[in-house]
Parts: sequence; C-alpha cells; structure tokens
Amino acid sequence: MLKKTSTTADYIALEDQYGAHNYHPLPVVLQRGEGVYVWDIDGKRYFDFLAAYSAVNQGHCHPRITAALVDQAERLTLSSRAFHNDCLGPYEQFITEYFGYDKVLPMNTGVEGGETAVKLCRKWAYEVKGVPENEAVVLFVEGNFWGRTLAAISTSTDPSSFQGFGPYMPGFTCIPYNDLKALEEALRNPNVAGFMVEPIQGEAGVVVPDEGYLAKAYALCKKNNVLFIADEVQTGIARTGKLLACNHEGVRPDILILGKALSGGVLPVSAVLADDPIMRCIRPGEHGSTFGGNPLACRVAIAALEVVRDEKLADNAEKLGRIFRKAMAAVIERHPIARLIRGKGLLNALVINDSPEGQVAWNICLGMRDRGLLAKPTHGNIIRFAPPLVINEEQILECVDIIDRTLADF
Ligand code: IF1
Repeated sequence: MLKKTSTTADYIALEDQYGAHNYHPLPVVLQRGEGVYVWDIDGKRYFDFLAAYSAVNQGHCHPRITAALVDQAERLTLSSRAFHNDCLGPYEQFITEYFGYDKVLPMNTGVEGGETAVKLCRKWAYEVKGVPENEAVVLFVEGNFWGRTLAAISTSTDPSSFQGFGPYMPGFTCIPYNDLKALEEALRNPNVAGFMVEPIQGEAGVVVPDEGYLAKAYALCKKNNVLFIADEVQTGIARTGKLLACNHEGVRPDILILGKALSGGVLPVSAVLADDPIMRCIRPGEHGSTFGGNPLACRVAIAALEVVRDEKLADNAEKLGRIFRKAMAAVIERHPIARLIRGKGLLNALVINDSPEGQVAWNICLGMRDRGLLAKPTHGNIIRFAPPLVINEEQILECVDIIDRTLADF
C-alpha cells in the first residue's frame, strides 16, 4: 500500500506499471466525492462535470443511496438466483411501476443490458414474429456506442472500438442516425427484428437528432412489426430533462435499457424492461448472471430512483440545462476556439474549432482542471459537459465562468 505522502505521480505510476493501458485518464487522482464535488489526494476540490459518464446523476455518495447500501450490506449481499430473496420481488415491482412496464430483467452493466435486449429481440423474432431461425437482423445506427463486448463492437462504426477484435457477430446492420429514409429502406427486410438506438448519442459527442426523429422511427418500427429498443443507459434517469429521453417525444420503447445512474454510481446495476409478450420469450435457464438482481443492487436501485423522483432531478436538469446552454452561447461568442454548444437537459457538449485528431480540447480540459472543473473530450474536439443533476444555478454559473476563463487562454 502507498505511504500517506504518495503523490499524484506515484498513483499514476502504479496504474501505469500494474494496470492495463486501456484508458487515457486526465492526470488527476481523486479520493473523495460528495454531491457535485470531488477532491483529489491533495485536497483540491473540483466540480465533476462528467458525473462518471452520467452514472452519478444523484451526486456523489448520496446519503440515501449509501444508507441503503450499508444497511443491505450487513444483511445479505448476494443470494444468487438459485434461490429467492426478500429484495428482488419488491424491487421488480417498484421499477416496473416506476417506468410502466410489465416486467424487468435485472443485469449489472449497461452492455449486459444491451446484450440482453438483443437476445430478447431475436428470441421474440423467432417465436412471435416468425423470422426464420438464425436469420434475425437488428438495426443499429452509425455512431452508436453501447459497450465493449464482442456483440457491441460488432455494431460499431468507430475503428477504435472494433479494429483488431474481429471476427464480428453477424445479424447486425448499421444505418445512418437521424435518417428516416434509411430506416424505412432497411425495414423492408422482413427479417428485421429490432431497431436499437440511443435517443441522443453520447459517445458520438452528444448528437441530438431532429425533433420528431424518435417518434417517426418508432412509428416506422410499429408499421413493420419491428421492436423499438431504446438504449437509455446514458440518456435515461433524468439526464436530459425528462425521466427518459424518449419522453421528450412521447415514445414508449418496446424494450428499454437502463444502467449507470440506476444505482447512482454506487455499484453496477442495469435493467431491461419490456411487456409480457416480449419478456415471456425468455424462459428459465436461458439468460441471467451471477450478480443480476442481487439484494444490494435492488436496495441501491430503489433508493437511487427515489432520489430522482423526490428531488425532482429531471426538472432540475431541464431548467439548469437551459441556463447552461444560454450562458455558454454568450461564452462562445467571445472565443473563436469554441464552435457550438448542444444537448438536452444536463447532457451537453462543447464543439471546439480543432480537428478530431487535435489536442486543443484535451488542453482545454487540463486548463479547466487547474481551475477546479473536471471534464473530458469525447471524440477529439468535443468536450462533454454532464454534471450531477443535483447541481444548482449558482454552481453551474460558476462552472461557466471557469470554462470562459479557460477558453480565454486558447
Ligand atoms: C467506458 C463511452 C459514454 C453507454 C450507452 C451502453 C453503455 C454505455 C449509451 C455500456 C457506456 C460508458 C462506458 C465508459 C465510458 C462511457 C461512455 F465514452 F464509453 F462511450 F458514456 F459515452 N449504452 N458508456 O454510454 O454501459 O457496460 O459501460 O456499463 O469507460 O468505457 P457499461
């Protein structure tokens, strides 16, 4: 273990020597988090403007969520699904009523949620729609990101996600995002089982589709007896100013995938929700996971969702998102290095006037770090701004000021 006086460099050196180099983190070593703030090992405080990629919507270490975690941790953390326990049923009832679906299949990570949704969709295609066995096609959109498994990278159009990991899984077709004609054309294939889409593309750089795209895409799927699968792992749980990003257009996905903030960032919890005609296609022994629906996850997820409801985090995200984008529009006017701000609720991104291969966005993030705000570029020249949804107006304007002063250096 490191001695108390270990420096930032010491911690980074340990990771460099003993950890796989599968990330390129900003050089800062965090030690504590509370609400919108995190502190590094030297006690310096930062606004966390990434919120662990929208997993910490409720704020770091929310007391109601950690209380649920601690209480259950002293009772029963994992029973496995070989036996029942006194947390799973109540959680399943709570979350299905909360989102308005017949059933939930509990998993752990977001990508397991995506895998589960694809398996469910394929099973439904064979058993209900009548697609010939092993012929099911699931449509995805260019720029999608739903995780790092072999199925997820098989649908990716980003070489940094799929290059060097082939061969790829068959049965997936990619069409352009925000393009209804392309969707209509792809849906002419009678073997299409589902269309899986992020209501706003997170990793692609907070790409917001045209107003009406989701509703029209949903209608096209219904017309062709194809399941509309919403990946709300990043956009869900109040992040975009509504409980679900699909709510902005009144779309009720046939299969809904949740993750990240479903646990408030306390431990991995994901969920796939659907109605009986779809969910009943999976029968005992056909799917699951050791930790899926464990008592700890159930208690934490209930508390995390209660916080979203009781603290009206969706309304706060809607209100503060507008304030943020308005204030940032004025900032952009003053700094030619900044091109545009876009997003919904508190899922926003600043596009920098630099090439995607450039270093300007990274250097801006280093500058903001020095001024007490943590954020990180997505693709090269796009900086994602996604603070915890508990942030208040005074704090978000203080952050705009930090961004403004940092951009002045470029
Ligand atoms: C990392 C990105 C964001 C997701 C959507 C499913 C998943 C994710 C829309 C899978 C996960 C995470 C992965 C995380 C960084 C973060 C991310 F940059 F990788 F792409 F948010 F944009 N659907 N996104 O965004 O969920 O299996 O990770 O729990 O470090 O790879 P997961």
